[in-house]
Amino acid sequence: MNKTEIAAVLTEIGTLLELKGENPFKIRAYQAGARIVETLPEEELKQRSAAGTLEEVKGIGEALAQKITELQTTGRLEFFEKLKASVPAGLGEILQIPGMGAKKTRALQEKLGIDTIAKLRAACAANQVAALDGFGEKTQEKILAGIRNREAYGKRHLWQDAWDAAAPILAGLKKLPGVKQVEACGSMRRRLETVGDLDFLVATTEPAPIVEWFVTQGGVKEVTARGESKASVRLESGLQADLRLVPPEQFVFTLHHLTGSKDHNVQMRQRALARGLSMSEWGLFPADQKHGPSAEKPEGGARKTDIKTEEQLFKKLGLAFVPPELREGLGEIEAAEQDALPQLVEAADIRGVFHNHTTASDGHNTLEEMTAAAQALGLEYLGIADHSKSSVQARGLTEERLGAQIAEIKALNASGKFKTHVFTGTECDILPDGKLDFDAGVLGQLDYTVVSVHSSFRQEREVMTKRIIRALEQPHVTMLGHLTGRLLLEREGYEVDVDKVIDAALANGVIIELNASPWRLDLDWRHWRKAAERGLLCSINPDAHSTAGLAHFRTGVGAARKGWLTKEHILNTRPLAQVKKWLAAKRKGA
Ligand code: DGT
Ligand code: CA
Ligand code: CA
Ligand code: ZN
Repeated sequence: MNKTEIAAVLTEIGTLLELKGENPFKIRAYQAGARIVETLPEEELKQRSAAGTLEEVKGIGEALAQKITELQTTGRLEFFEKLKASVPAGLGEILQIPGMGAKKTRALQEKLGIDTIAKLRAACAANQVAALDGFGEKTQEKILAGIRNREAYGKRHLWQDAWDAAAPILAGLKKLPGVKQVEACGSMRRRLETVGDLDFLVATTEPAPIVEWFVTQGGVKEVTARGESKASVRLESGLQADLRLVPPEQFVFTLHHLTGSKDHNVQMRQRALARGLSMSEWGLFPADQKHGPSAEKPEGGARKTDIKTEEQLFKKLGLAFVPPELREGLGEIEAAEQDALPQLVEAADIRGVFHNHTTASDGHNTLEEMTAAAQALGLEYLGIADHSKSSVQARGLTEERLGAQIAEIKALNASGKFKTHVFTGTECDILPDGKLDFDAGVLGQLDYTVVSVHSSFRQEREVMTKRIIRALEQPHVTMLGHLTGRLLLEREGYEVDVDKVIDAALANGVIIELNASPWRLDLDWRHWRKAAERGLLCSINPDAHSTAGLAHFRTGVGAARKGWLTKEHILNTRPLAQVKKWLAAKRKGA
């Protein structure tokens, strides 16, 4: 196990002990242990664990050292397995409802015997929860809303999770004999931020063994449908996956159909009809001809075999190729007709990434580890932006600690240890009144400043809008972080007038980030086309809290493509020298 995984186990042990009402000192020892493990360089952890010298690290006692070593060497921990088995799984689910902590969860179990979500819902409905000490009407309402959200959101999945589930299935299908072509279609291919189900499409003349592989592969929990040329399964993660199998000459038509979106498909069909053609998943035929699964082989007209690629399919209808990300029925067909589609940004265009955290605040990896990872990704520059002092829970930096970090980064750059240049920065809190957490003198020492809202989420729309605009008007502000604060499938963004904030960003020459974290993708792609047309500059920021998180810029590129963005719209597609110049000019104007 690596240190991030070990730290996660220690944190979970702390939570489980809390749920059991154990001694607070013991609980704190595990929480602190997790933190210490994270701040140790990976190599040191390995060496100390092998040499038995973990106890020399401040804050790690004998019991903790033994557990870390067991996790490090075997990847398992018996103590943890037993502990997990002794706590009802429903308590863990209750704990995930926003506003529920271990204390409240335990109180519900002790006083009302609640250990599942279903029991909790019933108790709320019977007004029993509101009557408990420390709960009340408001808390009960919030819990009920949390349960409702959970049910609504439970039906969809983050794009990233869907992709992680789809990638091995795609690879497995590709390797099977008789598979001529394969693609994951639907919202996954369109890179929608959340995905309802997976839609795999295979071109083959021999579907039976492929269906057999699909329904018996590892990770399948349940086979929900099975036919000669289609199958559906539910995966362990809860995701539903559909498989369609078609003869090779039909592939391109079904590919286009299954990619969607519905709105795009409807518009394409209308366009085909206006040209005397009928378009469907089966092919493109003269409109007066019968076709489909029950029809005889269609004759004449646009024969299926004339068209083998989506480029050719679009061309047949007088259109330029529309990238899947744009197929939302939002004007892409009109633009394709005029050959006016944008040259969309690609992952390979990204030269560096801003807004990343280290162990100095709430990140899981050290500055050097983050820099090494950025270099391994081929990035020319890495922008660090740890939290500021008011974000206490995220261990935000004081002015003094920030000063030390600036010195550390400058020394690292000067050492020439890495090819990747590191920019000094901060993710500075926008305080409830719109003032910034650091004054101009402090911000003036940094290469760049991201400003974000991390508190008082429930302000009135007008108050929140004014608050953010006030922040954007301060000198030294380079970019606005996660504009709405939404967490996909978890919580809505705060009430804010996005258009007014965009106006203010434009007026003040401030960048708005496209936060590329798979949980955020904020600002949403639906705003970007118009904003970019007005001249707003974007930065695709992974908001990485670990080395693995850096690669999330690719997920952000997907969202940027959905927002019709080209590389010209995005700061971090520019080479290092140009970015340095841009940031310097911005500082000078401050
Ligand atoms: P999802 O799964 O909810 O995230 O969204 P999609 O877009 O993947 O939708 P899904 O899985 O229901 O169907 C895949 C594609 O098949 C969809 O994007 C377009 C096409 N499709 C499905 N049903 C219809 C329909 O009733 N009419 C048309 N025109 N196309 C459809
Ligand atoms: Ca789907
Ligand atoms: Ca589907
Ligand atoms: Zn943030």
